[in-house]
Formats: sequence, structure tokens, C-alpha cells
Amino acid sequence: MNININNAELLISAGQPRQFPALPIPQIAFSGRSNVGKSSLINALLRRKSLARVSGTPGKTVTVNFYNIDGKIMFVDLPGYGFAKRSFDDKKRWSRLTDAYFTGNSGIDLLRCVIQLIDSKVGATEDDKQMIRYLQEAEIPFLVVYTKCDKLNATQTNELKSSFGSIDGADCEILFSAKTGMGRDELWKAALRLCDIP
Ligand SMILES: Nc1nc2c(ncn2[C@@H]2O[C@H](COP(=O)(O)OP(=O)(O)OP(=O)(O)O)[C@@H](O)[C@H]2O)c(=O)[nH]1
Ligand SMILES: [Mg+2]
Repeated sequence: MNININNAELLISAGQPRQFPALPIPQIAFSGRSNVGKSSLINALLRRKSLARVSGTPGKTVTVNFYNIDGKIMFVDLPGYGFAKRSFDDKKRWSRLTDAYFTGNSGIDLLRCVIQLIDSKVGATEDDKQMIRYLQEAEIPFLVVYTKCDKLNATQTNELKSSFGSIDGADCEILFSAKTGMGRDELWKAALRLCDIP
């Protein structure tokens, strides 16, 4: 299938589960802690500068953002977690919205895979591990992307690579940089494969 990535738009920034769109196309969800580089990764995949907003102030918005990619795939940008300074109310909003996406959402059958982002420099946080446990237990197909790999030196890159294979259930692990484009093609390939899109 040919996907025209130039034909991508923010369909809706949903602050309430009832705003989740019902468009019957496969969904790929992006999950990770706040500031991990999720918006930058989405922009890099779509070769756009600022379709997804890259924030100077992390964790500000608690919304699920749905991007319609050429009417063929929906990118679902889940709200980032682990933002320490977030207010109690915002944390509650985060859990309510994220839970609603995974469990109370009639469109969840459309979810083909979760792209779980981990900051390559920080490593997996407790929150990351908890999210991964959730994906494993719910048997949701997922792959792991290490972001900001342009910040690693050769030794650190090799160390990270040699740890690959230790996350149960992960379809694959990919080194990525929105800055250099590292891993971009590999990620597209893996995501389309998990969506059964040739
Ligand atoms: N060096 C480097 N910096 C990056 C990369 N990707 C993102 N950043 C920086 O990391 C910061 C956060 O990036 P975002 O893409 O906004 O991260 P996010 O996960 O969407 O953050 P929130 O939506 O606020 O939770 C920004 O300052 C980006 O410029 C990368 O590949 N390399
Ligand atoms: Mg973002």
C-alpha cells in the first residue's frame, strides 16, 4: 500500500474519551514518559517540522492526539507520563485518559501496535517498566524505540545494542534519533509490518 505521508493531519486532540474518533483504520499508538521525544519522533516519521508540537515545557497537555495519515493509518500520541511537577489533577487526568484509551474504548480493536519510547540516555525508568509490564500482560504487540541516540557515544551505543533481546514480548528494539534520522526507515518498516500493511 502506498501511503502519502504528506497527507497527514491532526484529526483531534482529545481531552475526553468521548472525543476519540471512530475512523476505522489501523492505529499505531506512541507511548513514553514526558520529554522522551515523542512529538519529535512523530514529526521525523512524517518528515514534518511541527505537525506534532515539540514542547519547551514538558507534560503540559494531557490529551490523546490522533493523526490521520492519508486515511490509511492513525497515529495515536498518548499523553506522556512520569512528569514529576504535574499537578495531582493532571496525573488523575492522565490515568483516566490512558485507561480509557486502552480499556474503555470501542475502537481498541483498531490498535495494531504500541511504539514504546525510552530515552537512550536515561534508560528505562520505573514508569517505563510499568508501562511495558502492562503491554505484556494485555498482550498488546509492541516495539521499543530508544530516542535521542545522537547523544550517545560509540561505547554507549554498543552497550545499548548488546542489551537488546531482554524485554519479553518486544517485537524489536530500534535505535532512533529525530535529529539525524537514525532508525527512521527501520521503524516505519517494523510499524507497517505490525499493521499488516505491505
Ligand atoms: N538531541 C536530541 N534531542 C531530541 C531528540 N528528540 C527530541 N529531542 C528534544 O527533547 C525535547 C522533548 O522533545 P519532544 O518531542 O517535545 O518530547 P515529547 O515526548 O513529545 O514531550 P511532551 O509532549 O512534552 O511530553 C525537545 O527539547 C527536543 O528538541 C533527538 O532525537 N535528539
Ligand atoms: Mg509531545
